[in-house]
Amino acid sequence: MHTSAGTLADAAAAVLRDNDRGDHTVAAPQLYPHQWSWDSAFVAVGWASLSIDRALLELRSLLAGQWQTGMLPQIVFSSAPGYFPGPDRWRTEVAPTAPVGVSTSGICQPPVHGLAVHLIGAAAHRRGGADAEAFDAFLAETFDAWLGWHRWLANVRGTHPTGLVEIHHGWESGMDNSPRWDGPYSRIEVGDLQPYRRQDLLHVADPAERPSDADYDRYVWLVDQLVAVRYDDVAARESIDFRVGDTFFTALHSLSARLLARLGERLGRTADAAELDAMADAARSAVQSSVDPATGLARDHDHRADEWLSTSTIGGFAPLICGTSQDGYDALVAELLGPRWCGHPSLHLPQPPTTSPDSPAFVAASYWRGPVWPVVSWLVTWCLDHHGRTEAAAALRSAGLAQLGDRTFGEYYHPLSGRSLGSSRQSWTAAAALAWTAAEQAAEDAAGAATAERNPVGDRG
Ligand code: 9WN
Repeated sequence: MHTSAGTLADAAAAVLRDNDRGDHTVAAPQLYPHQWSWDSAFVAVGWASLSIDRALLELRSLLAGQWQTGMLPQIVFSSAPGYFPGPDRWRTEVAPTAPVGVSTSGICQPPVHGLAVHLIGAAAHRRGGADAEAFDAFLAETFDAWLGWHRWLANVRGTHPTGLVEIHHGWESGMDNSPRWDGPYSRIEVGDLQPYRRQDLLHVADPAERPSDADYDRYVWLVDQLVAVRYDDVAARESIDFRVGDTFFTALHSLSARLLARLGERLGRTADAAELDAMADAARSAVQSSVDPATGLARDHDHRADEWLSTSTIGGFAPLICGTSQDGYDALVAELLGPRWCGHPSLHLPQPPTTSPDSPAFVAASYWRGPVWPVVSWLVTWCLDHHGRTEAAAALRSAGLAQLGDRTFGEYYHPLSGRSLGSSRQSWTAAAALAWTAAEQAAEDAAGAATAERNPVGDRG
């Protein structure tokens, strides 16, 4: 088939191939010349449309950076120069639990990997043959690593009474300068900082698209605080200036643990599957308990200040990821599609902005403070489908594909004008395009099959 969706898929495949460095895919060609944790999970889903082997290799490379604690690091560094903070600032060699022979950062990112493994497995088994065998071997080989990652999240990062998984840096949320973190960051007093030079501003059209210098001082300060305790998990929890229960992260932990539980059952790992289900249940309860009765949106919790954080951001839709009651879910879908979010009259396309345009914290062109991130939109559409809201998913998917029609594969987009922002040829945006076009094709095939069943003589007129 050669529809415009097919052509977009070809262009997206070319982005992944250009960004392929053999055993890993750089998150973006210039701005991010290394392998990022949650990017690589989304990217592996994109690769699965093209090659199951390449998708599995992506995840294997990420796992090579896993810490002895179970933590999957935010970045697995290559030798490419040009990114700050690089290995010399992270200094993870001071940590007794860091991996040997692989250079990584010392924090983590949201656990979307279980979702990626699930989706790659489904694609591999649809194809059958050598692909299905390769996936099954991969699953048997890596299951303990994924289990270890979720155990670390539950047992080391999930001990606060709210039950939310705590993060120790805004970078761990993946939504670095989201207004979600304005309160906790405002309470940090930066001490003496060794000088540093930002590299990110060299690669964007306008510095206003990126976090500010004051933000970066805080980011680097937290890195230095972690180095000072040699990345010891318990010491970090006690001393770090940023300790926040992240509801969106927690919802992803729940979803991924749930999907891994089903894969574990296939391996005959019944007790481990039950443990993963228990983690998924506990995380989902924590997300449900974080919901603000006044708005219906989930909230993060500042553990240091002991207060709930209720800025209106995409993070509030966390229950759409891990599931909640039927009524709660329907209400949240209505809110997402309604006039404060995707249906806001000023939006270029009905896509979820990262902050509601009605919020005083909304900044249209600034990174996680307002722009639309196609990879997040894809995640939302997948979750809506997974939880049976296929019409809402299809509507957002078709607007998402329209967004990507400019073929820049922007890192994020201006929600009011539709202009591409940040890096272009961003790997996870290409992966979202591939996953969406595959879903669109599957929906068309299903509709075609239903028509054929109603009209078996083939008269489609
Ligand atoms: C810090 C790679 C990463 C994404 C994050 C996004 C951005 C890094 C940065 O790029 O963060 O991790 O240097 O700004 O915020 O979600 O994983 O694409």
